[in-house]
Amino acid sequence: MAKTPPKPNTKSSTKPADIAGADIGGETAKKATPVPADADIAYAFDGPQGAGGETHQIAGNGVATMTTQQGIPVADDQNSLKQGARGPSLLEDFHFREKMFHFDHERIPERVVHARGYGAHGFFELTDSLSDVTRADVFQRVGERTPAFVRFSTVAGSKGSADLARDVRGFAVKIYTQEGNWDLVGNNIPVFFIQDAIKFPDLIHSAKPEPDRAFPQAQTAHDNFWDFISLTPESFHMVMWTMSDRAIPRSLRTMEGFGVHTFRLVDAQGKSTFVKFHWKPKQGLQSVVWNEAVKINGADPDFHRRDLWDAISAGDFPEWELGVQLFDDAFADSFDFDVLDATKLIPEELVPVRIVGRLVLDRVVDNFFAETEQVAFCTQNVPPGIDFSNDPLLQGRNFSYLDTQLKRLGGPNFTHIPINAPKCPMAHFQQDGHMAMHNPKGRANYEPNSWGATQGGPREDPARGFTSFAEVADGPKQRVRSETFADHYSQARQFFVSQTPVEQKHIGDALVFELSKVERPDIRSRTVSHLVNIDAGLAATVADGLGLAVPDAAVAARPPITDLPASEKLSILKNGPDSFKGRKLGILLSDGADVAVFKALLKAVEAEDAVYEVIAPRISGVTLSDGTTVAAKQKVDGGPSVLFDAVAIVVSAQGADLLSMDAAAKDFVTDAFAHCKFIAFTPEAEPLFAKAGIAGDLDEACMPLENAKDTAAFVQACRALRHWPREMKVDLDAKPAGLQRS
Ligand code: HDE
Repeated sequence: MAKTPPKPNTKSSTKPADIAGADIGGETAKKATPVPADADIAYAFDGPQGAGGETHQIAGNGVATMTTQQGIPVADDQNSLKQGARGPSLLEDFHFREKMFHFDHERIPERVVHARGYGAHGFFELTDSLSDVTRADVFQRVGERTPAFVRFSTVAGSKGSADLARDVRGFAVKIYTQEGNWDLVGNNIPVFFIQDAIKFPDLIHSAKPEPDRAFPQAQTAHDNFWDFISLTPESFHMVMWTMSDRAIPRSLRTMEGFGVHTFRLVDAQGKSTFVKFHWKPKQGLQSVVWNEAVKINGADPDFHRRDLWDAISAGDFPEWELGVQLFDDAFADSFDFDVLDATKLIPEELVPVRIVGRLVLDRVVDNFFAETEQVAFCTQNVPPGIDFSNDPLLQGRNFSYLDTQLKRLGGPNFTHIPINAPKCPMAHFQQDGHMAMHNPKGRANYEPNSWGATQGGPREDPARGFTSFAEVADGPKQRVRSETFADHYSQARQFFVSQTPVEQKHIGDALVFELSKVERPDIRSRTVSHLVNIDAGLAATVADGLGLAVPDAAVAARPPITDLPASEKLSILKNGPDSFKGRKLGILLSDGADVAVFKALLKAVEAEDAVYEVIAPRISGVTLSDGTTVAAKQKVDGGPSVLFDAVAIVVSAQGADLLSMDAAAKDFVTDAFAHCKFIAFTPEAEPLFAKAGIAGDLDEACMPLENAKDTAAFVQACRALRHWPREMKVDLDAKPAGLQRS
C-alpha cells in the first residue's frame, strides 16, 4: 500500500543523512546563499547574466528546498517511487526520471586537442599605451583594467590525463574589451610544428593514442608521432622546444605564453604594424626534471591545477607582463626567415620586446564546467585595431575554432553562456537556434528596415566598426608552400646553442627517452638524421643513447645557417626567478623533532614569501621536542618529495630510525637528491641518508641544520631552485661527452 513518504531528516536508518557528519546539501546551500531565516519565499539563483534561472524555495529554517528543474519541491531525494516497499519502480516518478535524464547528459564532447585544461579569472591592465600603433580600445588608456579569463591546457591528453605530460601547454586568454572579446589563443612555446593548417589533423592524429590500440595516453613517445615528425622536417624547431624542459613546466605560473603567429596592429588611419605577442611570467621561468615529472603524474595528476588553485586562493596572484615585438615590412623583408612562417620566431635581440601591460589572475572559477569547460576561444575574435596576417596556420585556425564550438557546445548560441558573453553592449539580428538565452524584443529582425531609430534595431558603424587591413593580394590560385618557408633547421640549431649545458643534456635525454619507446629502428634513425642538420654533438649523443651509428644528414630543402647567435631569452635557466617566492618546501617531521628548528624554518619560509607542507609518518601529525603537536598535510607515502621545490628533514634520532625502515621515506630523500633539490636536515637525519644510500654523496646543497640559525641560510639558498652541478654526478646519461657543440 502506497504511503506518503516521510519528510527528510525523519527517515529510516538507510538514509545517508543519518550517517554521522553527512550533509545532504543543506549546509552547503546555506553557506553559499545566505537568506533571512524567516524567508518563506521563492528566490532565484543567479542564472545567465543575472537573469533568474532555476528557482529554489526557502523553508522556514532558511535552508533552500530542493526542487526539480521545473521548480517543484522535492519531498524525498533518497528513494525512487515504488509500488510497495519491495515492489517495482514507477514510470510516473518524474523526479527520478528528470534527475537521471540530466545526469545522462552531463558530459559534452571534450576538446579534440587541449582537452585537459584549467582556467582562472583576472584582469589585463595597460601600463604603456599603444595608441601610436593601434586603435584597439584595450590599448589606449594606461592604468585601465579589462576583465580577462585564461585557460591553460595540455594538448595531447584526454580530459582526465595527468598534468605533467611532456607536452606543449596552451595559454589561451580571453580579454573582454569594450569593443568585443579579444581571444589570444597561444601556447607556452613560440613556434609550431607545422606551417600550413591542412597538416593539423595529421599532426594531431600522430600524437594522440594510436588508433588500433588506443595507447599511449598523453605521450608523444611512440612510433606514429615520430614517424610523422621524421617525415616533416619543418617540425624540428618545435621538437627542440618540446624535448626541452619547456614541455614540463614546474607550474602554469612559471611559463611564458606566446601568440605564436605574426598579427597586425592597425591604427585609425588604417596603417598596419606587424606584432608578435609575449606573456612573461613575473614568477620567472621554471621547470621540473623528467624523472620527477613521471613521478608527479602518479603522486598528484592534478599538480598544475592544484598549484594554480592554491596560489590564487592564498592571495598569491600570478602575473604576466604583456610584451609586443613590433616591426614593419622593411624588417620583415630583411629577416632571414618569413614572418608568416609559424615555425620561426623573431629573436628578442633583433626586435626587442616592449612591455605594455600586465595580466593578473586573482579569482578561481566558481564552477569548473560552467566556466573552464564551456569557455570557447576563437582565434577570429579580434577587436578593431587588431588584425590577422596571412600566416596559413592562423588562417586555418580562424575556420577551425568557430567550427569546433558547434560540436562541443551544441549550437550557435554559445556566446550566450556567461563565460563567453562579451561584457560590452551587443546588438545584432542573429536569432533563435538551440538554447537561445536572449529574448530579442520588437518587430525588426532584419535590416535595412523602416522601423525607425528606436524600434529598428542596430545599424552598422563604418567609423567604429571592425575594418580589415586593406592588404593587396594577388597571384595565381594554387596549392604551394612558399619558398621562403624552406629553412627547417637554422632556428632549431639556434635554440639548441642558446641553452645551458644542463638544458642541452635534458634535450638529449628526452630525445633518447622518446625514441627508445619507438619500436621501428628506421624511424629512430630517420629522426637522428635530422638532428645531424641541427647539431652534430646532439646527433652523436642521441645516436649513442640509442645504440645507433650516426646516420647521414637528412636532405635539407635549404642549407641551414650555422652561425645564428645564441639568444639568452630562449633558455629557462637564464631566465629563472632568483627567488623562492611562491615555491613550496616539504618538511618531513617526526615525533621528537627539534621545535626551535621547525619554528625557525617556518619563519624563514614566510620571510621568503614561500609556502610549506608538513609530511609525517602518520597523517595525525607529530609531537615535537617540547610537546607541541603539529598536524601533517601529507602522510609520507602520499607526499613524496617530487611535490616540493626543496625539502627539509627535521627528525629526532628515533624518528630517523623509524623512517629508515620505510621505503617511501627513503625515496623521499633519494628523489630529492636525484632531482637536484636543496635539502636541509637536522644531524639526527643522517641514518636515513645512510639507509637510502646517499650519505656519502651529500654536497653543498645538502645543508645541515645544526640549530635554528641555519634555517634562514638554507631557505635563501633555495632561491637557486636546483643545484644543477649535482646532475652531472647522479645521471648515467651525463657521462658520454657528446653534448659539446661541434
Ligand atoms: Fe589550436 N585548436 N589549432 N593551436 N588551440 C583548438 O579549439 C587548431 C594551434 C590552442 O583552452 C581547438 O576550442 C588548428 C596553434 C589552444 O579552449 C581546435 C591549428 C596554437 C587551444 C584547434 C591549431 C594553438 C586550442 C580544439 C592549426 C598556438 C585551447 C578545441 C592550424 C598559437 C583553447 C577548441 C582552450 C584549441 C584547432 C594550432 C593553441 C580544434 C586547426 C599554432 C591554446 O579548434
